[in-house]
Amino acid sequence: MPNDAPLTVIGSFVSPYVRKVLAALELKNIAYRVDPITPFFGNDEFQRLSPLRRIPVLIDGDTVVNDSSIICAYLDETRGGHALYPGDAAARARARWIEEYADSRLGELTVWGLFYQRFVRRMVWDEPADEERVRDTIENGLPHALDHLETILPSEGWIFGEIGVADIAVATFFQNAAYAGYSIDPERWPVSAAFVSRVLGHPVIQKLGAWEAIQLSATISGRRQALIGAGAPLSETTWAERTPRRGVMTL
Ligand SMILES: N[C@@H](CCC(=O)N[C@@H](CS)C(=O)NCC(=O)O)C(=O)O
Repeated sequence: MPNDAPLTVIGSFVSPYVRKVLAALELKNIAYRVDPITPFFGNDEFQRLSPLRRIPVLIDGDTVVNDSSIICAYLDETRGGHALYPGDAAARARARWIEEYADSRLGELTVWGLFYQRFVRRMVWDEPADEERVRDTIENGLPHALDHLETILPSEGWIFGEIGVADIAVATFFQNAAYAGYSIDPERWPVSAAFVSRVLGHPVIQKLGAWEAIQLSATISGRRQALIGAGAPLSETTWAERTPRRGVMTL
């Protein structure tokens, strides 16, 4: 039975996967609270909830759900309101594939190839970016992906009628690319550039962007206080500890 209490999401506001889940919760008008942790700072209890030490994690009463795609599907299956996936089975399969392509390939490129290099390595590990990897991502990986996206994204509106997870899954990664200083060249990929700014301009993403800006202007240790001060919906519990640990997976 769905629980009426606010759901808890463990994960930083600037994670593209967390952004996808929070946008889904916003679209469905479901109350939630966030523990905005960077996954490397997760404590032992976080590791019990998230064996891959990854964010987001959703807690719904006694139910713990891992992985942004599984969380979004769970929300559609347990809650009414705005549909996150199309109703038709063939369209739903296509939406899930677009989401998977985004989570795996765009994640590899924009999170690990750009954002992790230029942001996380410095902030969490006090080490420099692998600039060779950044260059290869910008010169080879992203152009290849954008050539593909240019053929599947709509020049107006959303991929399947209403805005849904497929749209958000694609666009969310380009917000992190932007944080790392990359933006899509609108002359080379006009459809993708316009689509991404349409999705990122949606009121739901704009609302989350305000919390992201506050988080980005705070230190890791001052993050909770800064977000609480700004009225962000934070959980009372945190699953963070002070010392970071390396992740379980390399990608
Ligand atoms: N497939 C997962 C990927 C989640 C993911 O990779 N999250 C990143 C944060 S943006 C993370 O937790 N990284 C830590 C690590 O991999 O060690 C999902 O969709 O939730």
